[in-house]
Amino acid sequence: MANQITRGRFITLEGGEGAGKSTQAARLESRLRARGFESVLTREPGGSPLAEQIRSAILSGAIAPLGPAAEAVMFFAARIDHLRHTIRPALEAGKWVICDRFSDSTRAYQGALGNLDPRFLRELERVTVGPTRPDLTIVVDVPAELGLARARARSAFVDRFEAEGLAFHEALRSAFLDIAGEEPRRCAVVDGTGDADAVSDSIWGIVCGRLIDSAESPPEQKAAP
Ligand code: Z5A
Repeated sequence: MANQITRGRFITLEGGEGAGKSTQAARLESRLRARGFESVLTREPGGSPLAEQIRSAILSGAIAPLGPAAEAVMFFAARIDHLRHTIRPALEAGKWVICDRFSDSTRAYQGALGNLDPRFLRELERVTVGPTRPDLTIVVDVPAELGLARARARSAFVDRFEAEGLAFHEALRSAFLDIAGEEPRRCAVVDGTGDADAVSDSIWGIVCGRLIDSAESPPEQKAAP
């Protein structure tokens, strides 16, 4: 009998600006590979050719005058393409998907801070994401001031969201912590203030505890002929 391909695992990293999500997503992917898990590192908005085009439009600020509902719709449009062309094919092939931001960012940025009706976002999430929800979401938590300082030290370019003030970023931090508090089985909060090695070790401990140690072995990557 042909081997069944075990679905891969879907891990998202969330948090405010400069929390260290991209750094940690890359480190997590390397650690998974070193353990023998085939994995795909991706990001939102973006992660597929059409979604990357939508990313450019959103981050340029061109959509902002239409308001948070229009921005949310654009993020979900990008997500549809990302799920179709990158995330679902990888998961179905047994690969682990590490995604730098996903739907929780829409809930926090457009939902909590844009004052959108949560029912509107839930419905968009239901019809676009459907059952492809993350198995684990790591919320990398740092004080807003530290995150903004890191983001600004990295680059002089300020995108549409980085241009918002400190109060916005503090509220954003609370929105992510609220999401994690509401869904503790899916989410884990990691203190992102330590050095990158320490944060990476904390994340790895959570991934091992919740997803790897419970798995018997790395998933089959290919079905036998
Ligand atoms: N957005 C939205 O509104 N709705 C949505 O649905 C989605 C997104 C999906 C995407 O921007 C924007 O879109 C984002 C939310 C919004 N808002 N903004 N801006 P992006 O993809 O260009 O960037 P980002 O996701 O916001 O990333 P970031 O916050 O700018 O950075 P980060 O990924 O959290 O951190 P990093 O790049 O890993 O690190 C930042 C710097 O700090 C860098 O120089 C690192 O070397 C340094 N760093 C990292 N970790 C450490 C530690 N532990 N110690 C010291 N220094 C560190």
